[in-house]
Amino acid sequence: MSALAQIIDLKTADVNTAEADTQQELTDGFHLVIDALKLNGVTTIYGVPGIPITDLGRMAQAEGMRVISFRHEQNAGNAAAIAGFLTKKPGVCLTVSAPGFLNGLTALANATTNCFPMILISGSSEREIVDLQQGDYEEMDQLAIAKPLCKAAFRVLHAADIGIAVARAIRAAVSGRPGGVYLDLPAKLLSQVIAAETGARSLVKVIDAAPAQLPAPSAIKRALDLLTKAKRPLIVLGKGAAYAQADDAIRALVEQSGIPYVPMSMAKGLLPDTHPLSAGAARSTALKDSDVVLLIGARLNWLLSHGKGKTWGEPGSKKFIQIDIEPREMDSNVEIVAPVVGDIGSCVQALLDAMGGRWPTPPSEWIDALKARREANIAKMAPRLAKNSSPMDFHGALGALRTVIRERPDAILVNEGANTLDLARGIIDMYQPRKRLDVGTWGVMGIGMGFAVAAAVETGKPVLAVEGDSAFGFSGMEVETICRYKLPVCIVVFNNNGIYRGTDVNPTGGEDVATTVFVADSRYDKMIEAFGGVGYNVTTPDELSRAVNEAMDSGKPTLINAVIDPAAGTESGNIGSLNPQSVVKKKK
Ligand code: ADP
Ligand code: TZD
Ligand code: MG
Repeated sequence: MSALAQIIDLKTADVNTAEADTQQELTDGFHLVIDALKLNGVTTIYGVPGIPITDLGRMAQAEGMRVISFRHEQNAGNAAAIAGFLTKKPGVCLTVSAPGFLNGLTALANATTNCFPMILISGSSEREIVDLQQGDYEEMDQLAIAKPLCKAAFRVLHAADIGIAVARAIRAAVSGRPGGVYLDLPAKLLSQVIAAETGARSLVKVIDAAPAQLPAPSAIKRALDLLTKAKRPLIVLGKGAAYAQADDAIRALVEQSGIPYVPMSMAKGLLPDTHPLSAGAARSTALKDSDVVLLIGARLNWLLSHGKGKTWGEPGSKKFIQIDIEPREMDSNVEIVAPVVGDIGSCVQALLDAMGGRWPTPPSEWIDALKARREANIAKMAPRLAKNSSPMDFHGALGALRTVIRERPDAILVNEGANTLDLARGIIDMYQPRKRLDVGTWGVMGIGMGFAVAAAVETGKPVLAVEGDSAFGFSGMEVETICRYKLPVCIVVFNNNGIYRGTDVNPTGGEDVATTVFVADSRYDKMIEAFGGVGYNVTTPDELSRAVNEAMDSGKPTLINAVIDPAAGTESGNIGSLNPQSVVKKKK
């Protein structure tokens, strides 16, 4: 063959290989992440775009996923977390590297603390540069930082591993005690190209992501022996019970056993707060005087005074039965005499099956005592809720909102603040499961707008967000997000000019205002008007009630600035006892 012929031959060979390449279908990391999520039924992503995940969001939208872009990752993360609580599927939050990741991490840690399933997916910088600490764009060893703050953390280096990584992330988030999972996707992974067929074969559809966990029959017997012999039995329903979506079984347990129950904040509405066996309005008496307490998806943490102290009456007066999926939760604070480990649906059903409807009636003195206490408390509260004064106090304003929720029981109530939270929790009755979303186990401020967005997106139901003026400020910029997506969210800002109260003064008499005080008489309603939403400024419960009803009828994004007496609140709301105060007076 001549030299020329050889050259021509080589060129033809090149062309042939190129043709073969174009004939072989290719995929890349971007597509595989989207395919893996879609294959596993993830339909919505909450996030903030930027390097290296801008295209991931864009392509997810192009592939038919709902991609909700926020103004700050913490709010996107909170949205994903509460989506997980509402749906029992992990909510997905997508962020950029280092700072975006850290913003999302607060929400991931909060989700884990609250046992909400969530996956934080963050883009990250190049491993080689990060590991040698050579100062890459947004350099950070994100995997190491995430690890102690969530249930599981994974990094993917090869496109062919994306399917397995997503499957593991989903399983880790929802199985056993639900929680947060971190998935680290280096920029290079996203643009890594592999054969489409290899990619498709690498995807995993997770079968039975949260398998039922059946309790041992001996554990059920031990629990029932205790419960059926109790003189003053009580059931405490926690947000784990709401999450479990075992609503019918839980109702059957309460109604067949005739045992009164107290709901924790986010378990309100699992049975209507007006149910004859609800001891919510007699909570203190119920906790103190009960002799056997069945905890269902509620931890004996600070929210239940660790199961001891004055809240629970005389030492030794109480025996606890606990249903929880996490075995290590047992004996965490006090002795659990009858641990029942398993998923709530299976455990409650096992209790019902073992009794076969033959429950002894709890002693009537106990039922009557709680009923009397409940009626007395409700009667005492009634006139305060009906007061139509200006400026409003918390009770008057919440009395109006209580009626709104009674008339619109399928609306979702989001609630944060201090007085605004504690008083709303007690005053606003809930009627349906998973309709009350709030600050949860950490008592964290800033969940408001993220929760409101996800509640509207995931359920399509109207949302009423009742926000302290300080609490609202943590996520307030998301009113633009609410307007952009035209969500049926009505925000009521309880504006008392500050944190707890708007009346503190600077002890030095100097020009700066006190540390807990905000600009007086602010008009939060004007914020939403900037983005095309509807604003109201109201000063009486009647005006508040009219504005909320109008907003909820319209379905339009609305913000109501509710003017509350700046002197009406108390420091730290209901948890002032946890607030250390200095007793040392410094000599001047
Ligand atoms: P609350 O704040 O309402 O008291 P917690 O968050 O303290 O509730 O407790 C929720 C508990 O529910 C956690 O201990 C968690 O392990 C448990 N849990 C969550 N989901 C399930 C489930 N499906 N089955 C059993 N336990 C569950
Ligand atoms: N930061 C975070 C993330 N969480 C917190 N819980 C706090 C700070 C401390 N904090 C509370 O616990 S309540 C609260 C803060 C700042 C705000 C209370 O003021 P508000 O409510 O206006 O929201 P009220 O109605 O005025 O009491
Ligand atoms: Mg306030």
